[in-house]
Amino acid sequence: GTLLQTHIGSVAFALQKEGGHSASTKDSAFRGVSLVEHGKKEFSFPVIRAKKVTSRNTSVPRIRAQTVAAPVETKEARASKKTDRKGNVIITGASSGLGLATAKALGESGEWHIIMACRDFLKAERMARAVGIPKENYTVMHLDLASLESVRQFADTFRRSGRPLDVLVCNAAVYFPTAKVPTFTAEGFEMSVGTNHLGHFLLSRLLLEDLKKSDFDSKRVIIVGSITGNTNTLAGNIPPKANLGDLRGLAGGLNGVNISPMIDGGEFDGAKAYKDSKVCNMLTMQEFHRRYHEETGITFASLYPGCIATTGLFREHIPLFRLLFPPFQKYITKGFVSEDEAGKRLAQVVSNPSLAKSGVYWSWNNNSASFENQLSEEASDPEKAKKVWEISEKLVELA
Ligand code: LMG
Ligand code: NDP
Ligand code: PMR
Repeated sequence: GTLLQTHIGSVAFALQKEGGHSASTKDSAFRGVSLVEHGKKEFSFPVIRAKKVTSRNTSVPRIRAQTVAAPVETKEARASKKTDRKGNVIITGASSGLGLATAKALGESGEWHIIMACRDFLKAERMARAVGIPKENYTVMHLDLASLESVRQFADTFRRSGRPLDVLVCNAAVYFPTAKVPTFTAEGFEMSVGTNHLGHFLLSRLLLEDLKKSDFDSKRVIIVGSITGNTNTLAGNIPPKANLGDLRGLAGGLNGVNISPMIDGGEFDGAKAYKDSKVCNMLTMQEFHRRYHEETGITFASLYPGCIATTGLFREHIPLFRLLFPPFQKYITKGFVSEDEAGKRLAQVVSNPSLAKSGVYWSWNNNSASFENQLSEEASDPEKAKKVWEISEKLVELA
C-alpha cells in the first residue's frame, strides 16, 4: 500500500514536472530539446493525444533526417559491396530478445554470418534453431561480459578463427530493478555497469583492431542505447533518473566496498545503475566516433529500438510489472514494439546503406521510419564522454 502510493506519487510528480517543462522550452534543464516535439515522435501520451484528436495532422512528427524503413539488405547495398562474401557480424546477447531477433532478421537475409556471442552457448544454439536461422549463417561463441577475462578470451578466440570482422553489435544487458543490494562482476564492478558498459567497452576496444583489418565496404560498431537514459524524454524522467554526477564512483572502481557501487557515488539503485549504464553506452559510441571515425572509416552508432516490453530484460521485475508493462506500453504510451520489429530496426542499423552515418543515435517514429534522434544533455556531453572513456580504460586495464 505504502509502496504503491509512493510510486504513484512519483509518477504524478514526474508527469506534472514534464508538463511544466513542455510549456517552457527555454528551461535550462532541457536546453535545445523540445519535450513536446520529442513526445510526438516517440509516443503519443493520452494527455497529448486527447488534445490532438481533432487535428491529427498537427501531430505529425517533425523529423530531422527521415529514411523510410527499408528492407534489411537492399539491392544497392549488394551492388556496392567490395567483397563478394557475406558480412560477419558479432552480436552480444543474441540468445534472447532484441539480439536474437536481430540475428534472425540478418540470418534470413542470407547476406550475413552471425557470431552469436553468448554467456549460455547451449541456450544460444537452441534459440538459433528455434527461430530458424539457417545453420550455415551462424556460429555460437562463448562470451560472458561480466568477466573481463572472458571478454579477452573471446576476442582472442575470434581472432584465431580467422574470420574477418565487419560489424560489432553491443547488445547484451542486464537489469536489476528490484535488487536491494548490488551484485558484482568477476573483477568486482557493480553488475549492471560492469556488464552493460565495461564489458562492452573492453570488447569493442579490443575488436577495433579486427574491424580495421576488414575489407568490408561498411564497417560498423553499434552500441544499443535507450530512451530511459535520456532525460530529455518523458520515459527518461520516470524515477530513478540517470545521472553520472562527477563520476566519483566509477573512478573508484564501483566495488561497493571502499567506494559506492554507483557511478555518481550514491546509494545503490538497480534501476538507476541500468539507466546510467545506457548513458555510458551512448557516450562511448560518441567518443569512438570522435576518436576513430575519420581515421578508420568505421561507422559508430547507437539506437533506441522502441520499447520491447516482452523481452527477458524484465525477468527480475515483479510479476505485476511484467504483466502490466506490455499492455501499458501498447495501449497507453504506444511506445511498444515487438521483438521482431525491433530486430528489423537493429538489422537496418547493421546493414542498411541509408543508416551508415557515424555518430548517430537512431530512433524510429510510429510509422517505423528511422530518424536521427537527439540525446539528452548528459548523454551528449563531450567532456563527460571523454572522462568516462579515460576512467573505463583504466578499469579494464587498457591504460
Ligand atoms: C522505482 O520505482 C524503484 O524505486 C526502483 O528501485 C526500481 O525498482 C525502479 O524502474 C524500476 O522503480 C518503482 C516503480 C516505478 O516501479 C514499480 O515497481 C512499479 C510496480 C508496478 C505497480 C503496478 C501498479 C499499477 C497501478 C496503476 C497505476 C496507473 C498508472 C498508469 C499511468 C497512466 C498515466 C495516464 O515508479 C514509477 O514511477 C511507476 C509507478 C507506477 C507503476 C507503473 C508500472 C507500469 C505499469 C502501469 C500499468 C498501468 C495500467 C495498465 C493497463 C493497460 C491496459 C489499459
Ligand atoms: P534480454 O534480456 O532479452 O536480452 C539480453 C541478452 O543479454 C540476453 O541474451 C542475455 O543472455 C545477454 N546477457 C546478459 N548478461 C550477459 C553477460 N554477462 N554476458 C553475455 N551476455 C549477457 O533483453 P533485451 O533484448 O530487451 O535487451 C537487449 C538490449 O536492448 C539491451 O542493451 C537493452 O538495454 C536494450 N533495450 C531494451 C529495451 C526494451 O524495452 N526491452 C528498450 C531499449 C533498449 P541470456 O539469454 O543468457 O539471458
Ligand atoms: Mg517507461 C511515455 C513513454 C514511455 C516510454 C517510451 C517508456 C519506455 N516508458 C514511458 C512512460 C512511462 N514509463 C510512464 C508514464 C511510467 C509510469 C507509469 C513508466 C514506468 C516505467 C517503469 C516502472 N517504465 C519503465 C519502467 C521500468 O522498469 C523500465 C525501465 O526503466 O528500465 C530501466 C521502463 C521502461 N520504459 C520505457 C522503456 C524502453 C523501458 C525499458 C528499459 C530500457 O531499456 O530503457
